[in-house]
Amino acid sequence: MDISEITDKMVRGESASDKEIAALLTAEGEDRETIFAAAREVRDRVFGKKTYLSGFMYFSTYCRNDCTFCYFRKSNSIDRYRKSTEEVVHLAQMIADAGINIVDLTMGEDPMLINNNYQGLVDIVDAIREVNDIPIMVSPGAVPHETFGRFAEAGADIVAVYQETYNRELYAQRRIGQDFDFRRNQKVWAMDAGMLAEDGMMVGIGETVEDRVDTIRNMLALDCDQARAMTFVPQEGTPMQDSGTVSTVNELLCMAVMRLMKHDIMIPATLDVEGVAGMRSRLDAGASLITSIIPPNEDLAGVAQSCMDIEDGTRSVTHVIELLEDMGRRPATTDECRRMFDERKRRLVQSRLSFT
Ligand code: SAM
Ligand code: MD0
Ligand code: SF4
Repeated sequence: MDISEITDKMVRGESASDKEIAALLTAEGEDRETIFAAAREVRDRVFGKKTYLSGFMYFSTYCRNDCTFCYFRKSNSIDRYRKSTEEVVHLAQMIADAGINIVDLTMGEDPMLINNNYQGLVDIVDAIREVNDIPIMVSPGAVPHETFGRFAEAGADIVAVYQETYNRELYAQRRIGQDFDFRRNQKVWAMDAGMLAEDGMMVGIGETVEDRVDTIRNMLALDCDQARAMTFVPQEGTPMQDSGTVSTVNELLCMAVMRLMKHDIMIPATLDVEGVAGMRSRLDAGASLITSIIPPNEDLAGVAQSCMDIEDGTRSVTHVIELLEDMGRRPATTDECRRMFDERKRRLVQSRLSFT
């Protein structure tokens, strides 16, 4: 199959068949560069040189779940922490002051916050919103339907809940005991409440190429404004610690394919898989924002790389901006990011109104 024929038509906005997408996802050698170049062309047409920056704050690492891939699963005996509301608000302000455009408030499914009906998180969003207009992402895991209205009212802009895979059997093996449809619906409920949503896939958790095609199609069919791919990083003390993983080029190809399939979607270049060393290749695969920027010396953890590049400050915003500018790209301002979010939210509300 001729790869450039497929990418050329996708750059023009035409669709591709499952077989063609599978061919892109398994491309080798020079063909890969053709795919990444096409993804960059589309990304630059939509976003120009602007790159959005997202600060990551894993504010509670307690979790009731036992996802087999996750370091923070409840059965893993590790040190955990839970930041107080005051600390979280203070750290969010620090992130905003550093010129980061988005703050991602992430938690494990922490029984303490759940028993309090997520009021702790609502209060945090409220408190940040009182002093700052910075776009806020919440990543609370799977939450009850009624919670979304409260997040939206407090001022959250986007909800991240990753399905990991749309292969139901594989999902059941990885996200043990968690309802597939309830998790899928999180994205729909977030958008119904007027917030944006992010879906995500993991690469290297035992899926086939056909599963990847199907997962990408399902994620894009939900019409979220943001979607990601992350390579599985094996975690000590978990059932998958020795399962091995795949090369990160598979993640890059998934990102590029998503970019070609939906030109204006936000796709993160995460620093959480290969640290800062992996930033350039992800931007070169068509990413439009950098996520998992973490302030040093605040005892904050990452997820897939719980400590890589954090304490020495290489995952900090200053370092990230230097690397970005080296690539001829520029960080977005927080005002630009706010306008982009508001515009996307307006579009979302309009498209949902026209369905009713
Ligand atoms: N607890 C919430 C949840 O599960 O939705 C939010 C945080 S969770 C730690 C965020 C995401 O990190 C997961 O959905 C998964 O995609 C990713 N992740 C977790 N462990 C990982 C690993 N070992 N390798 C790569 N990604 C991982
Ligand atoms: C990241 N470590 O962006 C974060 C996390 C949760 N919304 C995101 C997986 O890679
Ligand atoms: Fe908990 Fe999220 Fe980790 Fe699953 S991925 S164990 S829900 S923190």
